[in-house]
Amino acid sequence: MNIKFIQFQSHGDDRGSLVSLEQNKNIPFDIKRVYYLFSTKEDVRRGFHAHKQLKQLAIVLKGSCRFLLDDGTEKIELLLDNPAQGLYIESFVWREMFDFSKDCVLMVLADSVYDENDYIRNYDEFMGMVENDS
Ligand code: T46
Repeated sequence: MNIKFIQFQSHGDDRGSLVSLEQNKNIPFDIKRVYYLFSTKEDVRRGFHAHKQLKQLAIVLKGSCRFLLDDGTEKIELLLDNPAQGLYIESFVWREMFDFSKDCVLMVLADSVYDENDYIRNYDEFMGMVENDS
């Protein structure tokens, strides 16, 4: 599956911790957009789409949430609960986010500006596209 965890260097001392994110260094693309989810309801599930082109990196800055990731062949569930770790998700990966803790702040860095035409929001359409590609 076209996903991976990226471990960031955490600069810690007796004052606390600091993580630095730099495009094309520890972030594997030019950062064109940053958005974040917060005040998410605990029993809510979001996402339910894949992207045709977009590459993204998700970091839970506070709290935790889970991702279901599906490339049409394999499905995996991952827990994000570490602000020093990023989840890199390439295109054609169906994602659902759930189990948000009350305090969850999920930040996402993206390699492109927002474009609704890049979304595949219908699962059957997504499966058709990945099956035709293999
Ligand atoms: C993704 C997951 C992890 C904008 O206007 N600009 C933006 O940059 C984004 C991301 C969203 N929006 C609008 C579009 C919708 O009216 O915000 C509303 C909520 O977006 P959406 O329902 O797509 O949110 P999620 O949580 O289902 O998905 C988001 C991203 O859209 C998506 O790319 O991979 O987070």
